[in-house]
Amino acid sequence: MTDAEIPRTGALSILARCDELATFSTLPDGLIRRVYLSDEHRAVNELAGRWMIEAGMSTWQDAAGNQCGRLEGRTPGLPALLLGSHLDTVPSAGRYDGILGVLIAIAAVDRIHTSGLDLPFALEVVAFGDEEGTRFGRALLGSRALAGTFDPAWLDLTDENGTSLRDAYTAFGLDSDRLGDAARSPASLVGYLEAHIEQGPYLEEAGHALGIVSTIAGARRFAITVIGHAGHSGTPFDRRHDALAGASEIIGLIERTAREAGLIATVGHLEVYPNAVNVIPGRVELSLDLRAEFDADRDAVWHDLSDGMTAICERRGLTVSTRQTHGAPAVACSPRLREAIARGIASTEHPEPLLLLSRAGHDGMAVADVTDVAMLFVRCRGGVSHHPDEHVLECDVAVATDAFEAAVRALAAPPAPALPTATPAAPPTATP
Ligand code: HGY
Ligand code: MN
Ligand code: MN
Repeated sequence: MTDAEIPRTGALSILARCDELATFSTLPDGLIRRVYLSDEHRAVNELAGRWMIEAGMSTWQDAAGNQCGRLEGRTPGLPALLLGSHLDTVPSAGRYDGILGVLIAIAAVDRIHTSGLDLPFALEVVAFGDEEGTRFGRALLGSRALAGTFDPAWLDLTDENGTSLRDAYTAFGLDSDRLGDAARSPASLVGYLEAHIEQGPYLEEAGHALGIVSTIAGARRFAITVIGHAGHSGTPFDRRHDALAGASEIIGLIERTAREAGLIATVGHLEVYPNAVNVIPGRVELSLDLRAEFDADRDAVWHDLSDGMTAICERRGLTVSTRQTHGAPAVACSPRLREAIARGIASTEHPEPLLLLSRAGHDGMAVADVTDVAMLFVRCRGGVSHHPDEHVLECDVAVATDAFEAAVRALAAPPAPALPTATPAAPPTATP
């Protein structure tokens, strides 16, 4: 097929656009890293904006740097059904996490616009600029601004170069004093639907292409610092206060405690000081990402871990300090919107979809503060994500786009007329 013959809203085109967006990266050799308020972010906003215009939308970049598009409903100014996901990435990312959801949303609006469907609400696509939190450590900055829950104290967050979030907005051409302009009112929204790769193995194990998210797990992230005494590597063991040996015990405690509680916890970042082969580490900084379906379970494990870390450090003559760097409560997806997604999936002859907990976080956790949310999951190979090997099948992207479009149509369809309540037939009159 020539390019001209590839349908703009088909899976092949969506995958080609994922490949095109993947080229906007600060990493060499085809690896992907694209962070909030960067030149790469600006470039993908412009590209996504062009695709939104092609799909019939008017476009703007909101005060938080989210790229937005809008297709009016039957009359201008109606509340909008939000569709979307995020365009930022983790370091050495895959090319579908977030990106696929933005492009499926654009394709669904394009198809609906082309069909001339009479829409009782507006459709908006939002490409969030910072779901991962890669640059400033706190996630969901773009979606928190849209939800009106952005904390101005976050403007003092700094990136690895010491640039503050405030200065990054300015460099991006935004005015951080106007962030409030990005906030949407509940009355202006009908709900939020997001398509996203599962980032887990369960759809593939079930032989399903699509699934529906029941709950998005709540997360808390921490920076943990263990302080000991740096010293000569000739020091006898009984005179050491080794921060790395203590941190290693803590990492084992984290895995054991979370596993026993049925939660998930990850130590993804570790820095050792002074980081020399013949010096006992005097300071270690590590991260903790703790998630659970229920916030109370997560918080109980954090309480146990805090006690356990203190005990390890007291025994070793170390000190430990912790600072929470990110927190987002678990979010139950809206039954109303889940039903629409289920109807969308049913229209594709896909088998009865699985209902899955999302252990990955998503922008829907922030958007849920201002409107109902629901998510469509798409199978990804081996459940691999946050890795260059992230992969989706063209046929799965095709059925996901069909289902997502059908879910929007299901919400736009007039409610089925209430069946007349059966009135008991009058008893037959006795015939003469
Ligand atoms: O961390 C997460 O779960 C998401 O990918 N940001
Ligand atoms: Mn991610
Ligand atoms: Mn994501």
